[in-house]
Amino acid sequence: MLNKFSKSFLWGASSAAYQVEGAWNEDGKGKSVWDNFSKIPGKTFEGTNGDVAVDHYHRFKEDVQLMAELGLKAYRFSVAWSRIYPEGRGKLNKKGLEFYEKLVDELIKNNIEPVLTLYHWDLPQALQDLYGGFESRDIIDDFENYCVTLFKAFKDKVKYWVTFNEQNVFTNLGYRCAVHPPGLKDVKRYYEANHIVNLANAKAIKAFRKYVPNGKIGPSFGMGPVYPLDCKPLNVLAADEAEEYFNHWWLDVYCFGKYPTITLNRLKKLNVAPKVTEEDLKLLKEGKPDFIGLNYYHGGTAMENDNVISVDINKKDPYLVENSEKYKVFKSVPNPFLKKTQWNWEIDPDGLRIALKRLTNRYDLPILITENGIGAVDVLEENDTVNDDYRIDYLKEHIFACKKAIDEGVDLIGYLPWSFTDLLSWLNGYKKRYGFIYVNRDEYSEKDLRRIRKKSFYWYKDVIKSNGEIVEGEKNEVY
Ligand code: BGP
Repeated sequence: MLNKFSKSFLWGASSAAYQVEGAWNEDGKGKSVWDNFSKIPGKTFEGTNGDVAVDHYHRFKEDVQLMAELGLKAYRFSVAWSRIYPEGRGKLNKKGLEFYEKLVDELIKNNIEPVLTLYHWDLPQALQDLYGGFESRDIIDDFENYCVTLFKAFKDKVKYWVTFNEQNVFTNLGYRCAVHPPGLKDVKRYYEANHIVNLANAKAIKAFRKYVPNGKIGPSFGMGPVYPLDCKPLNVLAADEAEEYFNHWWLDVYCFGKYPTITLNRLKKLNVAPKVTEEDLKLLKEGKPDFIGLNYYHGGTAMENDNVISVDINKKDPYLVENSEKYKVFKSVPNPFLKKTQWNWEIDPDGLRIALKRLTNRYDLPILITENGIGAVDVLEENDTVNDDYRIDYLKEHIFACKKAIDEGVDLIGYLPWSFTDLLSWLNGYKKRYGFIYVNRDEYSEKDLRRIRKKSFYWYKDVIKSNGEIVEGEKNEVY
């Protein structure tokens, strides 16, 4: 018999401000970088944006009622910085703060633990314009000031806080791949900006200790464990390199206050390493988290890169050069053992167990799963039904992986799958859905934004009611 989920286990669901709220210019909100970026032709799927999203700003009470009906113990949402400080700094917008006060109160009234994310990618545009956003160290104090405002407002109501959502993803997509704001493709600037986010993260955590001494805080990291293609030593080496590069590069900074030696050394040789001062290192060490927020979708598989000739300093990126694998220190390859989603993401519940165990062995901190789920084209059928059995299968396998990891000694405190309702996918509009609740809208029309419980809603309700007991693996499964 496997160990059970603890009585206080946080069964929940997640969302993010830009993807659900809408009301993009209401009640004094300033513009975020996504308000602008999504309106540049060709940047998003069918030109979708979050102007209305799923209108959670106006329908939050109805949404919280649905959460209560589902039996959620926790709900993860993010605050839009530009609602609180329309210019990112300076004058506070009381109405913006009031919205989150009402939301938090509504959650508490319904016995749902609020899990508040401070930054889920919607930087105030004013700060991007003023000093280039995360490319300036000025943002460290502005972010701290914004966080402290929220710490003071919610210190007695919110226990769990997330600093940055998937720093690895938004810096990579924004500064190196140009598919998220600010739309840059510049490796040196990418590493610099990423370092500045690290400092902002640490400074916010340091302030948290003062204002919310009884709370818990950590970043949400998008982790994919890396496998070697096979046991050829050079493929194992490639997987080690990739693990360090994709995961430890951030997690070591969060949890140990230092960059991993080998990768840092390589970047130094290429003259693209971030500038790290003694003072920076001191701050990083003071900003360690209480838990690791884990966003898990899939891992990766690596093999040696037989194309490597020598790293071209002018390309300046040993890990990713557009349209070319030539300069990489490893090559990412498909995993022949895994099935894929409609968006070609590998489905790998064992990878979740591996991630949980690797995190525990290396960092020994509690873990809160802050995202996990399957994006699919859900079909609204007759009588308002959505038969998303594939989502039930996906979640079931991942929850069972959690159960096994807990049994092995992982301190897992909650599971907050992505997402509560359907919502705007950054680059896939409303086509790629994740929710337990179908929202009746698409890329072309807001329709009536009606909320419709999917089959997975009823299933997850039973999972929560039984505290995970109804989730079982295959008979005879070895673990
Ligand atoms: C994570 C983000 C979420 C969400 C999710 C699904 O990286 O933190 O905000 O978007 O991925 O992504 P997608 O909608 O691209 O499938």
